[in-house]
Amino acid sequence: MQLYGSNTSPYARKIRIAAIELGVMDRITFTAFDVGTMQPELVKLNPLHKVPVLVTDDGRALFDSPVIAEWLDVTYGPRLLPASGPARWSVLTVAALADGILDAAVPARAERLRPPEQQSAAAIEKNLGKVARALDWLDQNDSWHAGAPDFGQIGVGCAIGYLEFRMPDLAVLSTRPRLAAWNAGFSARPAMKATVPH
Ligand SMILES: N[C@@H](CCC(=O)N[C@@H](CS)C(=O)NCC(=O)O)C(=O)O
Repeated sequence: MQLYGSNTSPYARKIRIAAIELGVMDRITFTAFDVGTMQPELVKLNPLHKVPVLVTDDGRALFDSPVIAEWLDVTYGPRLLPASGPARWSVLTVAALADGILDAAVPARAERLRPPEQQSAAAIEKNLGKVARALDWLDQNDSWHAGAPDFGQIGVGCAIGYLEFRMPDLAVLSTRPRLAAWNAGFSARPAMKATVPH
C-alpha cells in the first residue's frame, strides 16, 4: 500500500498512527508531499488536492482520513473502532470533534499568516472559539479516554500536537490540566513519538 501525506499534516499523522497501532506500517510505503505548492501527482489521486490518500494494493485511492482510518480498521482490526453498539458512536463522535478542532485551527492559522492589514480578526476569533470550546469539553469529560487507544483518542492527540506545533502561543494545555495529564501519557506512545510533526 502507498500512503501519501506530509510530515506536518495532522490528518495524515492520524493514519500513520493508526497503521502503527494496528501493526501494519511495514506494509505501507509513505510518501510525503509538499502540499503548500500544487502537486499534479496528488491531484490525480484526489481531485481535492489533500492528503492523506491511501492507495490499496488493488489500486483503490481512498480519502479522506476518516474513510482511510475505517478501512484500515475493518481490514486489519477491528481494534481502534468498535464494530457496533454505543461505543462505536462515542468513538466516532470524539474523532469528529478532534477533526473539527483541526478544521477550525487550520484556517485560523492561515488567516494569521496573512499580512496584518488583510487579516480578519472576526474569522480568527470565530475559529479559535471552536477550538477552545472543543478542548474545554475534552478537559471536562473523561469517558472518551477510559478505554484502550481508539480513533477518537488518536484524533485528539493529533489535534493537540498540531496546536502545539503550529500555534504554541495558545498554550492550549496550560489551562486544561486533565487534558494535559492525558496527553502526557498518550504522547509517550511509540506511534505518537514516531510521527511528531517536523
Ligand atoms: N478532511 C480531510 C482534510 C485533509 C487536509 O486538509 N489536508 C491538508 C494538509 S493538513 C492538505 O492536504 N491541504 C492541501 C490543500 O488543501 O491544497 C481529511 O480528514 O483527510
